Amino acid sequence: MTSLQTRPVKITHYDGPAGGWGSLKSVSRALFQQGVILSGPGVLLRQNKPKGFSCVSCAWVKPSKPKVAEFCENGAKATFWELTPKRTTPDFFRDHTVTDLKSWTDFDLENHGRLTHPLRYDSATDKHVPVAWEEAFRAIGLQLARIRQYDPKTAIFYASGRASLETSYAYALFARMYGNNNLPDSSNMCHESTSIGLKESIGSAVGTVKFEDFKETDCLFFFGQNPGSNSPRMLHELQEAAKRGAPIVVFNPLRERGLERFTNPQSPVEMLTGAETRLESQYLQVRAGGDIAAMKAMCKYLVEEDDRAKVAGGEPLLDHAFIAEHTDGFDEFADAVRHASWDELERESGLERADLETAARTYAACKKVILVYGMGLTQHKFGVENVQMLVNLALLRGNIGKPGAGICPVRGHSNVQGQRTVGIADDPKLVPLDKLAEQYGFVPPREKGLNTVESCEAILAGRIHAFISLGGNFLRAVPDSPRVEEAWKELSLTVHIATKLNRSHLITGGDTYVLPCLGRLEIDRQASGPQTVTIEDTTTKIHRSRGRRRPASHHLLSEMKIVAEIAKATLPPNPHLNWDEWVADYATVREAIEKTYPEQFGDYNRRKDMPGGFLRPVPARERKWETESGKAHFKTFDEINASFDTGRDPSVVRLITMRSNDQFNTTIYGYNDRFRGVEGTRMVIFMNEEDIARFNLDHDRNVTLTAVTEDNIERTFSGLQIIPYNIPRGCVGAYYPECNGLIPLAQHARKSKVPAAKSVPVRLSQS
Ligand SMILES: Nc1nc2c(c(=O)[nH]1)N[C@H]1C(S)=C(S)[C@@H](COP(=O)(O)OP(=O)(O)OC[C@H]3O[C@@H](n4cnc5c(=O)[nH]c(N)nc54)[C@H](O)[C@@H]3O)O[C@H]1N2
Ligand SMILES: Nc1nc2c(c(=O)[nH]1)N[C@H]1C(S)=C(S)[C@@H](COP(=O)(O)OP(=O)(O)OC[C@H]3O[C@@H](n4cnc5c(=O)[nH]c(N)nc54)[C@H](O)[C@@H]3O)O[C@H]1N2
Ligand SMILES: [Mo]
Repeated sequence: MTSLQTRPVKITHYDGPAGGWGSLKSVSRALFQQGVILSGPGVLLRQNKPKGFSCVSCAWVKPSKPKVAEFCENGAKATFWELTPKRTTPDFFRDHTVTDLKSWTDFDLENHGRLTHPLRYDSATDKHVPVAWEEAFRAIGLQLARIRQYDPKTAIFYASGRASLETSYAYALFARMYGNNNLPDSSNMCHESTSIGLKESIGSAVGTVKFEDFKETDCLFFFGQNPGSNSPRMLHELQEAAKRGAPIVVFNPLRERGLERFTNPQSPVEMLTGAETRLESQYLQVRAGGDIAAMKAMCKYLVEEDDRAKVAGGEPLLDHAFIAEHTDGFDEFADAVRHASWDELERESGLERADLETAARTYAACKKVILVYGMGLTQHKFGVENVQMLVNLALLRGNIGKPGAGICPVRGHSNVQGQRTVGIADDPKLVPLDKLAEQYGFVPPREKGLNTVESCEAILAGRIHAFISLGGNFLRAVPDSPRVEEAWKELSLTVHIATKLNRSHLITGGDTYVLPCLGRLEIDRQASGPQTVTIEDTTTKIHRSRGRRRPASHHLLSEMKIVAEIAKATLPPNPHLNWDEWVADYATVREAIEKTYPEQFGDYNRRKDMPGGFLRPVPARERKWETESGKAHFKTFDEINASFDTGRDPSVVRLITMRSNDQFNTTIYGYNDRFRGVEGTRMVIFMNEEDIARFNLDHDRNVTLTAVTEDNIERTFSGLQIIPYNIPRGCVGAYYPECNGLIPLAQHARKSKVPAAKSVPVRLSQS
């Protein structure tokens, strides 16, 4: 492919703030690259507005009183990426075999533009060829029905977190009517550690903060979340907090610019004067996998200082009234932290006692603290325990369920949290199956389905026949990707509902279909007129979104229509469910959702139109703990190192797979990572200078990584250019999804099965 060879590579040091002119430059580059120079800017003004559309990028809050420009650098890139006039048409596929396209990069595949026609793989010519919609639905339905007769558990229904609540509900129902709970989703690779950890600890599976809490908090702690790249609109809240004097304490192995300094690109004064706001007040470069130790150290300090205060008659550090009324397990937890050794806590966290004590003092000095976290906590062997240690820290000072305080997992895809709310779950216990049975007159499957890691295992074991994908790029996103790809070829049916071509569409088994759908920005016209959809953000706010753009091709169908047509072609007719009625008017799907989930979606069709939408109730937010004992739990456990390292072998380092500022997951917008000073390449490895010396590495030669595993399967990745970087010794960083072949499927969070992508044990070599 062209673009790879011609890009100049430059490694520099970026000294600018997050936001600022760098951000404007990056937006305008995307505007030109995607050829939306005329339409782009106007569209952005409708982004995240009550009457406009919800951004397709991250799940950060869409406020009820939005700013004039309620978008960010990366939201703008996501919008342009979808609006692009570039098209991947049948002509394109006539010119390229699928084998040829497999050598293309992720960037080049998607950058070719929006898919325009439904496609079927033709093995005789090794090409994707156009197919009529009716023909595609008929053939897919026939195959699915056949497989269902044989064994309905051999089909998988994957969902990436972008599809609307309406489509997701219909899709999950289709899977259950088909006869399984095989509903893996992107959150299985992401915040599943949150869903399991928070549910166990506080009885609610989602975060407890509301947007308003950011306005009145007096302190923020960040654990492994990078707002500068992944939720940049949040920087405005951070800036306001910093200006109010609220300390911001960061735990992150890398110094991420978006947590250090910010210039608001929407403020003319700041832009012209170059004024920057310093964000962090203390930055702790914790070792990858060292957060349990770091948080435990803070808890130890708080408990012991509180003990001392009790003896000396001083001010208590803990919220004893809250602990007594609302929690259990405190005594055991307090004992465990009292007995923890500072040596071990320092060694495992990679941090010094004095710095940890400073962080603990800041925490204790503030009445209302928000604890924010992301993939730096969830994607570890003890990802669930990471989340639960964070809850322990919050509980010590009653920082849940009061204004200005709370737990804030920052969810990934714009509707990933909402998909779980409406039934996309491999665990049937999370779904009101009895309600579904009554509403639709069928017997829902009760057996647990496959999550993402289990789906890969089942595919590798040859147990799966069909894979349906509602968005996403499964084969690039999963761990052990080359191995899963090989096994994938044995599937007899794969169906991809997608907007852009990606690698998953090119790995063909028996029958392969690529079905192009409308994006969220586009007018979705059905029998009753243009449709509105709804999505749920990271704070459980549900709001409407309506596309206003002309569809990229008149052949596109909506996700809802595609799911309904496949369901109709597969399942026998059901007198309780009229798929056509649902497609004709999505308000009828919302009525059905409200019937299944009356507590969550009361008066749904009206409330979705309220400015900023409506909040779904979260019991923990009201200090109602839906756990067995009715209390929030302090969790005590011995695990302290969330990494998979093999003993203390000094030649093994922990690989953090990371996102650049120029990508949305497997969608690569470009080859720059501005904040980290990288231009023109993604084939780099960030390393501590001392490690480069320790391993005798030559800066001018590329590095090969070899995974350290127990299964004797060799996993290597070569061609990485060394970048000396401020990163703790023993940790290295490189980009996802390029490195995914290095992560064995077996290296996942013990309790949630989230792949342990933030601490992959590897060895380094140079040939
Ligand atoms: N522009 C853009 N926006 C996105 C995405 C995107 O790819 N691009 N992806 C979306 C999705 S699906 C998701 S889930 C979110 C992801 O957003 P984040 O949760 O921010 O995920 P990452 O960037 O993978 O990693 C977050 C941070 O964790 C740090 N880290 C790594 N290991 C550790 C550790 O052991 N401890 C600590 N404390 N920190 C660690 C990394 O240095 C990094 O700064 O963003 C969403 N938004
Ligand atoms: N090593 C490593 N692996 C990781 C991670 C990591 O940090 N490190 N992060 C994990 C995380 S947090 C996540 S969420 C997963 C992401 O996994 P996925 O959600 O499966 O992947 P995406 O890259 O978000 O999917 C991109 C594709 O979605 C399709 N698409 C885009 N918009 C639409 C739309 O509106 N409708 C439809 N139907 N399709 C659309 C396009 O075809 C595009 O190519 O990856 C995980 N994998
Ligand atoms: Mo994610």
